[in-house]
Amino acid sequence: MTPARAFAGKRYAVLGLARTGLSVVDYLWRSSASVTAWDDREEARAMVQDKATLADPLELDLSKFAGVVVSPGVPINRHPIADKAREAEIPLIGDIELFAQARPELPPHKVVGITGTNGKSTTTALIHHIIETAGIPARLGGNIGKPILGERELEAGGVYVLELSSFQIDLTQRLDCDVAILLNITPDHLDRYENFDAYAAAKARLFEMQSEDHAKIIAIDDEPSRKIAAEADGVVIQISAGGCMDQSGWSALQGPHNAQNAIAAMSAARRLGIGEEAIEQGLRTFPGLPHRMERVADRDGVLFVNDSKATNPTSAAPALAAYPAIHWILGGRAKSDDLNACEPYFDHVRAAYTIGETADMFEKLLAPKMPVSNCGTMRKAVKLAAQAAKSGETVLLSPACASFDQYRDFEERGDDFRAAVGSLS
Ligand code: UMA
Ligand code: ADP
Repeated sequence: MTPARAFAGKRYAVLGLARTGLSVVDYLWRSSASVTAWDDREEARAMVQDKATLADPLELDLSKFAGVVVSPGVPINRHPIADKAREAEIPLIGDIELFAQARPELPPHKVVGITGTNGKSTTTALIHHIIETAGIPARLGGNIGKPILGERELEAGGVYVLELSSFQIDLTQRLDCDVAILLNITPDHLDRYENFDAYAAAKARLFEMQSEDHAKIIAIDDEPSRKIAAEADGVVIQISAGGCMDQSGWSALQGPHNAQNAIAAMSAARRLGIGEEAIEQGLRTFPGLPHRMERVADRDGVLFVNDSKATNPTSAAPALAAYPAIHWILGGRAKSDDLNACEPYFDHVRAAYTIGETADMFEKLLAPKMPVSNCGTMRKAVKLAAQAAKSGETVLLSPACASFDQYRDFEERGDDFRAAVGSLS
Protein backbone atom coordinates (compact mmCIF):
# COMPACT_ATOMS: atom_id res chain seq x y z
CA MET A 1 0.00 0.00 0.00
CA THR A 2 1.30 3.47 -0.89
CA PRO A 3 2.35 5.46 2.20
CA ALA A 4 -0.34 7.79 3.60
CA ARG A 5 0.19 11.42 4.58
CA ALA A 6 -2.27 10.87 7.44
CA PHE A 7 0.45 9.23 9.55
CA ALA A 8 3.46 11.42 8.73
CA GLY A 9 5.18 12.85 11.78
CA LYS A 10 2.94 10.97 14.23
CA ARG A 11 4.13 8.53 16.88
CA TYR A 12 2.78 5.00 17.10
CA ALA A 13 3.49 2.08 19.41
CA VAL A 14 3.13 -1.31 17.72
CA LEU A 15 2.60 -4.43 19.85
CA GLY A 16 2.90 -7.85 18.19
CA LEU A 17 5.35 -8.44 15.34
CA ALA A 18 4.13 -11.45 13.38
CA ARG A 19 2.42 -11.06 9.96
CA THR A 20 0.21 -8.11 10.96
CA GLY A 21 2.71 -6.21 13.10
CA LEU A 22 5.51 -6.50 10.54
CA SER A 23 3.27 -5.06 7.82
CA VAL A 24 2.18 -2.24 10.16
CA VAL A 25 5.75 -1.26 11.11
CA ASP A 26 6.82 -1.26 7.47
CA TYR A 27 3.79 0.78 6.37
CA LEU A 28 4.06 3.38 9.16
CA TRP A 29 7.80 3.66 8.60
CA ARG A 30 7.25 4.24 4.86
CA SER A 31 4.56 6.80 5.81
CA SER A 32 7.19 8.76 7.81
CA ALA A 33 5.64 8.02 11.19
CA SER A 34 7.84 7.44 14.22
CA VAL A 35 7.43 3.83 15.37
CA THR A 36 8.18 2.14 18.68
CA ALA A 37 7.68 -1.60 18.35
CA TRP A 38 7.59 -4.62 20.65
CA ASP A 39 7.01 -8.35 20.69
CA ASP A 40 7.64 -10.74 23.57
CA ARG A 41 9.71 -12.82 21.14
CA GLU A 42 13.25 -11.56 20.65
CA GLU A 43 13.57 -12.92 17.10
CA ALA A 44 10.46 -10.94 16.10
CA ARG A 45 11.92 -7.73 17.53
CA ALA A 46 15.13 -8.26 15.58
CA MET A 47 13.15 -8.08 12.32
CA VAL A 48 12.16 -4.42 12.77
CA GLN A 49 15.22 -2.89 14.41
CA ASP A 50 16.09 -0.79 11.35
CA LYS A 51 12.61 0.73 11.11
CA ALA A 52 11.54 1.16 14.74
CA THR A 53 12.75 1.91 18.24
CA LEU A 54 12.41 -1.22 20.35
CA ALA A 55 10.59 -0.73 23.67
CA ASP A 56 7.79 -2.45 25.55
CA PRO A 57 4.75 -0.12 25.41
CA LEU A 58 3.81 -1.20 28.94
CA GLU A 59 6.92 0.60 30.15
CA LEU A 60 6.41 3.82 28.16
CA ASP A 61 4.54 7.05 28.77
CA LEU A 62 2.01 6.64 25.97
CA SER A 63 0.37 10.05 26.30
CA LYS A 64 2.40 11.52 23.38
CA PHE A 65 1.53 8.66 21.02
CA ALA A 66 -1.20 8.86 18.36
CA GLY A 67 -2.20 5.28 19.10
CA VAL A 68 -1.16 1.73 19.98
CA VAL A 69 -1.43 -0.67 17.06
CA VAL A 70 -2.02 -4.17 18.39
CA SER A 71 -2.03 -7.50 16.50
CA PRO A 72 -5.24 -9.54 16.50
CA GLY A 73 -3.53 -12.37 18.40
CA VAL A 74 -2.87 -10.13 21.43
CA PRO A 75 -5.74 -10.90 23.81
CA ILE A 76 -6.91 -7.37 24.64
CA ASN A 77 -9.54 -8.72 27.03
CA ARG A 78 -6.77 -9.66 29.49
CA HIS A 79 -3.54 -8.00 28.24
CA PRO A 80 -2.59 -4.92 30.32
CA ILE A 81 -2.04 -2.85 27.13
CA ALA A 82 -5.79 -2.16 26.98
CA ASP A 83 -5.83 -0.40 30.39
CA LYS A 84 -2.55 1.32 29.64
CA ALA A 85 -3.96 2.86 26.41
CA ARG A 86 -7.18 3.85 28.19
CA GLU A 87 -5.24 5.58 30.98
CA ALA A 88 -3.13 7.46 28.42
CA GLU A 89 -6.35 8.32 26.55
CA ILE A 90 -5.01 7.10 23.22
CA PRO A 91 -6.78 4.75 20.79
CA LEU A 92 -6.10 1.00 20.77
CA ILE A 93 -6.27 0.08 17.09
CA GLY A 94 -5.29 -2.55 14.53
CA ASP A 95 -4.06 -2.65 10.95
CA ILE A 96 -7.59 -2.52 9.53
CA GLU A 97 -8.18 0.80 11.32
CA LEU A 98 -4.98 2.21 9.78
CA PHE A 99 -6.27 1.08 6.38
CA ALA A 100 -9.61 2.78 7.12
CA GLN A 101 -7.81 6.01 8.01
CA ALA A 102 -5.73 5.84 4.82
CA ARG A 103 -8.74 5.29 2.54
CA PRO A 104 -9.40 8.99 1.75
CA GLU A 105 -5.93 9.10 0.16
CA LEU A 106 -6.48 6.01 -2.02
CA PRO A 107 -7.88 6.17 -5.56
CA PRO A 108 -11.71 5.80 -5.51
CA HIS A 109 -12.51 2.23 -4.51
CA LYS A 110 -14.97 0.03 -2.64
CA VAL A 111 -14.54 -2.24 0.35
CA VAL A 112 -16.33 -5.52 0.98
CA GLY A 113 -15.90 -6.83 4.56
CA ILE A 114 -16.72 -10.42 5.47
CA THR A 115 -17.13 -11.78 8.98
CA GLY A 116 -18.72 -14.81 10.63
CA THR A 117 -17.56 -17.81 12.65
CA ASN A 118 -17.13 -20.15 9.67
CA GLY A 119 -16.81 -19.70 5.92
CA LYS A 120 -15.05 -16.32 5.96
CA SER A 121 -11.99 -17.34 3.92
CA THR A 122 -14.01 -19.27 1.35
CA THR A 123 -16.46 -16.40 0.88
CA THR A 124 -13.69 -13.80 0.75
CA ALA A 125 -11.76 -15.73 -1.91
CA LEU A 126 -14.97 -16.42 -3.85
CA ILE A 127 -16.04 -12.76 -3.92
CA HIS A 128 -12.54 -11.77 -4.99
CA HIS A 129 -12.66 -14.38 -7.76
CA ILE A 130 -16.10 -13.24 -9.00
CA ILE A 131 -15.02 -9.58 -9.07
CA GLU A 132 -11.91 -10.43 -11.07
CA THR A 133 -13.98 -12.65 -13.38
CA ALA A 134 -16.10 -9.56 -14.08
CA GLY A 135 -12.93 -7.70 -15.14
CA ILE A 136 -12.80 -5.40 -12.10
CA PRO A 137 -9.49 -5.02 -10.24
CA ALA A 138 -9.68 -6.57 -6.77
CA ARG A 139 -7.41 -7.15 -3.80
CA LEU A 140 -7.77 -9.75 -1.06
CA GLY A 141 -6.62 -9.24 2.53
CA GLY A 142 -7.16 -9.47 6.27
CA ASN A 143 -7.66 -12.57 8.40
CA ILE A 144 -7.19 -14.78 5.33
CA GLY A 145 -3.48 -14.45 6.10
CA LYS A 146 -2.59 -11.38 4.02
CA PRO A 147 -2.35 -8.16 6.03
CA ILE A 148 -3.92 -5.52 3.78
CA LEU A 149 -1.24 -2.88 4.39
CA GLY A 150 1.29 -5.25 2.84
CA GLU A 151 -0.76 -5.63 -0.35
CA ARG A 152 -0.42 -3.58 -3.52
CA GLU A 153 -2.74 -0.59 -3.88
CA LEU A 154 -5.55 -0.78 -6.46
CA GLU A 155 -6.14 1.56 -9.38
CA ALA A 156 -9.36 3.65 -9.39
CA GLY A 157 -12.55 1.57 -9.47
CA GLY A 158 -11.06 -1.41 -7.65
CA VAL A 159 -12.53 -3.40 -4.77
CA TYR A 160 -10.74 -4.45 -1.57
CA VAL A 161 -12.18 -7.69 -0.22
CA LEU A 162 -11.36 -8.04 3.48
CA GLU A 163 -11.82 -11.07 5.71
CA LEU A 164 -12.38 -9.71 9.20
CA SER A 165 -12.16 -11.69 12.42
CA SER A 166 -13.91 -10.44 15.54
CA PHE A 167 -10.43 -9.68 16.96
CA GLN A 168 -9.76 -7.34 14.03
CA ILE A 169 -13.19 -5.68 14.31
CA ASP A 170 -12.51 -5.04 18.01
CA LEU A 171 -9.48 -2.97 16.95
CA THR A 172 -11.32 -1.01 14.25
CA GLN A 173 -13.41 2.11 14.79
CA ARG A 174 -14.23 3.54 11.38
CA LEU A 175 -14.19 1.04 8.56
CA ASP A 176 -17.22 1.98 6.47
CA CYS A 177 -17.65 -1.10 4.26
CA ASP A 178 -19.64 -0.51 1.06
CA VAL A 179 -20.83 -4.08 1.51
CA ALA A 180 -20.53 -5.88 4.87
CA ILE A 181 -21.36 -9.56 5.25
CA LEU A 182 -22.16 -11.67 8.30
CA LEU A 183 -22.22 -15.40 7.51
CA ASN A 184 -23.00 -17.06 10.84
CA ILE A 185 -22.32 -16.96 14.56
CA THR A 186 -21.68 -20.10 16.60
CA PRO A 187 -19.57 -20.54 19.75
CA ASP A 188 -15.83 -19.95 19.17
CA HIS A 189 -13.00 -17.88 20.69
CA LEU A 190 -14.79 -17.79 24.03
CA ASP A 191 -11.47 -17.26 25.83
CA ARG A 192 -11.41 -13.77 24.26
CA TYR A 193 -14.91 -12.65 25.25
CA GLU A 194 -16.88 -12.38 28.47
CA ASN A 195 -19.56 -14.62 26.99
CA PHE A 196 -21.19 -15.71 23.71
CA ASP A 197 -23.32 -12.55 23.53
CA ALA A 198 -20.19 -10.40 23.72
CA TYR A 199 -18.64 -12.40 20.84
CA ALA A 200 -21.81 -11.88 18.77
CA ALA A 201 -21.82 -8.16 19.61
CA ALA A 202 -18.21 -7.88 18.42
CA LYS A 203 -19.25 -9.21 15.00
CA ALA A 204 -22.25 -6.85 14.85
CA ARG A 205 -19.95 -3.84 15.20
CA LEU A 206 -18.95 -4.28 11.55
CA PHE A 207 -22.43 -3.01 10.64
CA GLU A 208 -22.45 -0.23 13.23
CA MET A 209 -19.49 1.41 11.45
CA GLN A 210 -21.33 1.61 8.09
CA SER A 211 -23.03 4.61 6.45
CA GLU A 212 -26.83 4.45 6.06
CA ASP A 213 -26.80 3.60 2.35
CA HIS A 214 -24.16 0.86 2.51
CA ALA A 215 -25.35 -2.74 2.33
CA LYS A 216 -25.53 -5.17 5.24
CA ILE A 217 -25.79 -8.76 3.97
CA ILE A 218 -26.77 -11.07 6.81
CA ALA A 219 -27.35 -14.84 6.64
CA ILE A 220 -30.23 -15.53 8.98
CA ASP A 221 -29.59 -19.26 9.48
CA ASP A 222 -28.80 -19.00 13.21
CA GLU A 223 -30.43 -17.18 16.09
CA PRO A 224 -27.72 -14.60 16.93
CA SER A 225 -27.43 -13.57 13.24
CA ARG A 226 -31.24 -13.35 12.95
CA LYS A 227 -31.28 -11.02 15.95
CA ILE A 228 -28.58 -8.79 14.45
CA ALA A 229 -30.50 -8.65 11.13
CA ALA A 230 -33.73 -7.74 12.94
CA GLU A 231 -32.04 -4.90 14.80
CA ALA A 232 -29.98 -3.55 11.86
CA ASP A 233 -30.97 -0.25 10.18
CA GLY A 234 -30.53 0.91 6.60
CA VAL A 235 -29.97 -1.40 3.64
CA VAL A 236 -30.33 -4.88 5.15
CA ILE A 237 -30.24 -7.84 2.75
CA GLN A 238 -31.25 -11.05 4.50
CA ILE A 239 -30.06 -14.28 2.91
CA SER A 240 -30.44 -17.95 3.81
CA ALA A 241 -28.59 -21.10 2.79
CA GLY A 242 -32.00 -22.80 2.80
CA GLY A 243 -32.99 -21.14 -0.51
CA CYS A 244 -32.88 -23.82 -3.23
CA MET A 245 -29.93 -23.41 -5.57
CA ASP A 246 -28.43 -25.78 -8.08
CA GLN A 247 -24.81 -26.08 -6.92
CA SER A 248 -24.00 -29.01 -9.21
CA GLY A 249 -21.84 -26.99 -11.63
CA TRP A 250 -19.79 -25.36 -8.87
CA SER A 251 -17.26 -28.09 -8.12
CA ALA A 252 -15.38 -26.26 -5.34
CA LEU A 253 -18.61 -25.21 -3.59
CA GLN A 254 -20.27 -28.45 -2.62
CA GLY A 255 -22.23 -28.99 0.61
CA PRO A 256 -24.89 -26.93 2.40
CA HIS A 257 -22.33 -24.67 4.10
CA ASN A 258 -21.04 -23.62 0.69
CA ALA A 259 -24.60 -22.73 -0.29
CA GLN A 260 -24.40 -20.10 2.44
CA ASN A 261 -21.00 -18.88 1.18
CA ALA A 262 -22.18 -18.85 -2.45
CA ILE A 263 -25.39 -16.96 -1.77
CA ALA A 264 -23.50 -14.38 0.29
CA ALA A 265 -20.99 -13.93 -2.55
CA MET A 266 -23.78 -13.65 -5.15
CA SER A 267 -25.57 -10.96 -3.10
CA ALA A 268 -22.34 -9.00 -2.63
CA ALA A 269 -21.51 -9.20 -6.34
CA ARG A 270 -25.00 -8.01 -7.31
CA ARG A 271 -24.70 -5.13 -4.89
CA LEU A 272 -21.42 -4.18 -6.61
CA GLY A 273 -23.30 -4.11 -9.91
CA ILE A 274 -21.78 -7.29 -11.37
CA GLY A 275 -23.96 -9.08 -13.95
CA GLU A 276 -25.45 -12.56 -13.56
CA GLU A 277 -23.31 -14.07 -16.29
CA ALA A 278 -20.01 -13.11 -14.62
CA ILE A 279 -21.36 -14.28 -11.25
CA GLU A 280 -22.29 -17.72 -12.63
CA GLN A 281 -18.95 -18.01 -14.41
CA GLY A 282 -17.13 -17.06 -11.18
CA LEU A 283 -19.01 -19.68 -9.17
CA ARG A 284 -18.26 -22.32 -11.81
CA THR A 285 -14.55 -21.55 -12.10
CA PHE A 286 -13.76 -20.89 -8.41
CA PRO A 287 -10.80 -23.19 -7.66
CA GLY A 288 -11.52 -23.44 -3.91
CA LEU A 289 -9.01 -22.99 -1.10
CA PRO A 290 -6.53 -25.54 0.19
CA HIS A 291 -7.47 -27.33 3.45
CA ARG A 292 -11.21 -26.64 3.00
CA MET A 293 -12.84 -29.76 1.62
CA GLU A 294 -9.90 -30.02 -0.75
CA ARG A 295 -9.81 -33.15 -2.90
CA VAL A 296 -6.22 -34.37 -2.60
CA ALA A 297 -6.41 -37.78 -4.32
CA ASP A 298 -8.62 -40.35 -5.93
CA ARG A 299 -7.18 -43.85 -5.40
CA ASP A 300 -9.11 -46.72 -6.96
CA GLY A 301 -12.40 -44.86 -6.57
CA VAL A 302 -11.69 -43.76 -2.97
CA LEU A 303 -11.70 -39.98 -2.62
CA PHE A 304 -9.31 -38.38 -0.07
CA VAL A 305 -10.50 -35.00 1.21
CA ASN A 306 -8.46 -32.53 3.30
CA ASP A 307 -10.74 -30.38 5.47
CA SER A 308 -8.06 -29.53 8.04
CA LYS A 309 -9.49 -26.02 8.43
CA ALA A 310 -12.54 -27.53 10.18
CA THR A 311 -11.28 -26.62 13.65
CA ASN A 312 -14.58 -26.86 15.52
CA PRO A 313 -17.55 -29.26 15.38
CA THR A 314 -19.78 -26.72 13.59
CA SER A 315 -17.33 -26.43 10.70
CA ALA A 316 -16.77 -30.22 10.48
CA ALA A 317 -20.52 -30.90 10.24
CA PRO A 318 -20.97 -29.62 6.65
CA ALA A 319 -18.14 -31.80 5.37
CA LEU A 320 -19.83 -34.85 6.94
CA ALA A 321 -23.07 -33.78 5.28
CA ALA A 322 -21.42 -33.49 1.86
CA TYR A 323 -20.36 -37.16 1.43
CA PRO A 324 -22.55 -40.26 1.88
CA ALA A 325 -19.97 -42.88 3.00
CA ILE A 326 -17.11 -41.50 5.07
CA HIS A 327 -14.03 -42.77 6.87
CA TRP A 328 -13.65 -39.87 9.25
CA ILE A 329 -10.29 -38.79 10.70
CA LEU A 330 -10.84 -36.42 13.61
CA GLY A 331 -9.25 -35.10 16.79
CA GLY A 332 -6.60 -32.65 17.95
CA ARG A 333 -6.85 -29.96 20.63
CA ALA A 334 -10.43 -29.81 21.87
CA LYS A 335 -12.60 -26.75 21.24
CA SER A 336 -15.57 -28.41 22.98
CA ASP A 337 -16.22 -31.68 24.81
CA ASP A 338 -19.01 -32.81 22.50
CA LEU A 339 -19.64 -33.41 18.81
CA ASN A 340 -23.31 -32.44 18.90
CA ALA A 341 -23.11 -30.31 15.74
CA CYS A 342 -21.82 -33.36 13.81
CA GLU A 343 -24.36 -35.85 15.19
CA PRO A 344 -27.06 -35.34 12.50
CA TYR A 345 -24.61 -36.79 9.93
CA PHE A 346 -23.28 -39.76 11.89
CA ASP A 347 -25.20 -42.07 9.52
CA HIS A 348 -22.83 -40.92 6.75
CA VAL A 349 -19.83 -42.22 8.71
CA ARG A 350 -18.71 -45.81 8.08
CA ALA A 351 -15.92 -45.62 10.68
CA ALA A 352 -14.01 -43.02 12.71
CA TYR A 353 -10.25 -42.75 13.27
CA THR A 354 -9.26 -40.58 16.23
CA ILE A 355 -5.97 -38.68 16.55
CA GLY A 356 -4.29 -36.15 18.85
CA GLU A 357 -5.16 -35.06 22.38
CA THR A 358 -8.85 -35.85 21.96
CA ALA A 359 -8.27 -39.38 20.57
CA ASP A 360 -9.47 -41.12 23.78
CA MET A 361 -12.35 -38.74 24.47
CA PHE A 362 -13.74 -38.98 20.93
CA GLU A 363 -13.24 -42.77 20.90
CA LYS A 364 -15.46 -43.07 24.00
CA LEU A 365 -17.99 -40.64 22.63
CA LEU A 366 -18.32 -42.26 19.19
CA ALA A 367 -17.85 -45.98 20.00
CA PRO A 368 -21.55 -46.60 20.88
CA LYS A 369 -22.55 -45.15 17.49
CA MET A 370 -19.96 -46.38 14.96
CA PRO A 371 -16.73 -48.42 14.62
CA VAL A 372 -13.80 -46.41 15.99
CA SER A 373 -10.02 -46.91 15.73
CA ASN A 374 -7.98 -44.95 18.23
CA CYS A 375 -4.98 -44.12 16.01
CA GLY A 376 -3.16 -41.26 17.77
CA THR A 377 -1.24 -40.15 14.70
CA MET A 378 -2.19 -38.97 11.22
CA ARG A 379 -0.02 -41.59 9.48
CA LYS A 380 -1.75 -44.47 11.25
CA ALA A 381 -5.22 -42.99 10.73
CA VAL A 382 -4.67 -42.48 6.99
CA LYS A 383 -3.26 -46.00 6.62
CA LEU A 384 -6.15 -47.71 8.44
CA ALA A 385 -8.80 -45.57 6.75
CA ALA A 386 -7.31 -46.23 3.30
CA GLN A 387 -7.28 -50.00 3.97
CA ALA A 388 -10.92 -50.01 5.07
CA ALA A 389 -12.40 -47.65 2.44
CA LYS A 390 -14.17 -49.20 -0.56
CA SER A 391 -14.56 -47.68 -4.02
CA GLY A 392 -17.13 -44.85 -3.91
CA GLU A 393 -16.32 -44.01 -0.28
CA THR A 394 -14.43 -40.98 1.08
CA VAL A 395 -11.53 -40.71 3.50
CA LEU A 396 -12.11 -37.33 5.16
CA LEU A 397 -9.83 -35.36 7.46
CA SER A 398 -12.24 -32.95 9.17
CA PRO A 399 -10.82 -32.82 12.69
CA ALA A 400 -13.40 -30.65 14.58
CA CYS A 401 -10.44 -29.54 16.72
CA ALA A 402 -7.55 -27.09 16.71
CA SER A 403 -4.22 -28.45 15.47
CA PHE A 404 -1.81 -27.04 18.06
CA ASP A 405 -1.33 -30.31 20.01
CA GLN A 406 0.57 -31.91 17.10
CA TYR A 407 1.12 -29.19 14.50
CA ARG A 408 2.10 -25.54 14.08
CA ASP A 409 -1.25 -24.74 12.45
CA PHE A 410 -4.07 -26.23 10.40
CA GLU A 411 -2.03 -25.82 7.22
CA GLU A 412 0.77 -28.04 8.52
CA ARG A 413 -1.82 -30.62 9.60
CA GLY A 414 -3.45 -30.61 6.16
CA ASP A 415 -0.05 -30.92 4.49
CA ASP A 416 0.74 -33.91 6.72
CA PHE A 417 -2.54 -35.56 5.66
CA ARG A 418 -1.67 -34.96 2.00
CA ALA A 419 1.83 -36.39 2.53
CA ALA A 420 0.42 -39.45 4.33
CA VAL A 421 -1.98 -40.07 1.44
CA GLY A 422 0.88 -39.61 -1.02
CA SER A 423 2.99 -42.22 0.74
CA LEU A 424 0.32 -44.96 0.72
CA SER A 425 1.61 -47.95 -1.17
N1 UMA B 1 2.44 -11.28 21.29
C1 UMA B 1 3.17 -10.61 22.25
N2 UMA B 1 2.61 -10.51 23.49
C2 UMA B 1 1.40 -11.06 23.80
C3 UMA B 1 0.68 -11.74 22.80
C4 UMA B 1 1.23 -11.84 21.53
O1 UMA B 1 4.26 -10.11 22.00
O2 UMA B 1 0.98 -10.94 24.95
C5 UMA B 1 3.03 -11.39 19.95
C6 UMA B 1 3.30 -12.81 19.51
O3 UMA B 1 4.59 -13.20 19.91
C7 UMA B 1 3.15 -12.69 18.00
C8 UMA B 1 2.17 -11.54 17.83
O4 UMA B 1 2.08 -10.87 19.05
O5 UMA B 1 4.38 -12.41 17.39
C9 UMA B 1 0.72 -12.01 17.58
O6 UMA B 1 0.53 -12.11 16.29
P1 UMA B 1 -0.83 -12.72 15.72
O7 UMA B 1 -1.20 -13.95 16.48
O8 UMA B 1 -1.86 -11.67 15.61
O9 UMA B 1 -0.25 -13.22 14.32
P2 UMA B 1 -0.36 -12.67 12.85
O10 UMA B 1 0.61 -13.46 12.07
O11 UMA B 1 -0.26 -11.19 12.80
O12 UMA B 1 -1.80 -13.17 12.43
C10 UMA B 1 -2.96 -12.37 12.56
C11 UMA B 1 -4.15 -13.30 12.72
N3 UMA B 1 -3.99 -14.10 13.93
C12 UMA B 1 -4.93 -14.17 14.88
O13 UMA B 1 -5.97 -13.57 14.82
C13 UMA B 1 -4.64 -15.04 16.06
C14 UMA B 1 -4.27 -14.21 11.50
O14 UMA B 1 -5.44 -14.98 11.61
C15 UMA B 1 -4.37 -13.35 10.25
O15 UMA B 1 -4.36 -14.19 9.12
C16 UMA B 1 -3.20 -12.37 10.18
O16 UMA B 1 -3.14 -11.59 11.38
C17 UMA B 1 -3.34 -11.41 9.00
O17 UMA B 1 -4.47 -10.58 9.16
C18 UMA B 1 -5.25 -16.36 11.94
C19 UMA B 1 -6.31 -16.83 12.91
O18 UMA B 1 -6.14 -17.86 13.54
C20 UMA B 1 -5.38 -17.21 10.67
N4 UMA B 1 -7.41 -16.09 13.05
C21 UMA B 1 -8.50 -16.49 13.90
C22 UMA B 1 -9.46 -17.40 13.15
O19 UMA B 1 -9.47 -17.37 11.91
O20 UMA B 1 -10.23 -18.11 13.82
C23 UMA B 1 -9.26 -15.24 14.36
P1 ADP C 1 -13.09 -19.33 8.20
O1 ADP C 1 -12.18 -18.47 7.40
O2 ADP C 1 -14.26 -18.56 8.75
O3 ADP C 1 -12.43 -20.16 9.23
P2 ADP C 1 -13.22 -21.19 5.94
O4 ADP C 1 -13.85 -20.72 4.69
O5 ADP C 1 -11.76 -21.26 5.99
O6 ADP C 1 -13.78 -20.34 7.16
O7 ADP C 1 -13.82 -22.62 6.28
C1 ADP C 1 -13.42 -23.27 7.49
C2 ADP C 1 -14.14 -24.56 7.66
O8 ADP C 1 -15.51 -24.29 7.94
C3 ADP C 1 -14.12 -25.44 6.42
O9 ADP C 1 -13.42 -26.58 6.79
C4 ADP C 1 -15.56 -25.76 6.06
O10 ADP C 1 -15.81 -27.14 6.15
C5 ADP C 1 -16.39 -25.03 7.11
N1 ADP C 1 -17.28 -24.05 6.53
C6 ADP C 1 -17.06 -23.29 5.44
N2 ADP C 1 -18.11 -22.46 5.22
C7 ADP C 1 -18.99 -22.67 6.23
C8 ADP C 1 -20.25 -22.10 6.58
N3 ADP C 1 -20.81 -21.14 5.84
N4 ADP C 1 -20.87 -22.59 7.70
C9 ADP C 1 -20.31 -23.55 8.45
N5 ADP C 1 -19.12 -24.13 8.16
C10 ADP C 1 -18.46 -23.69 7.08
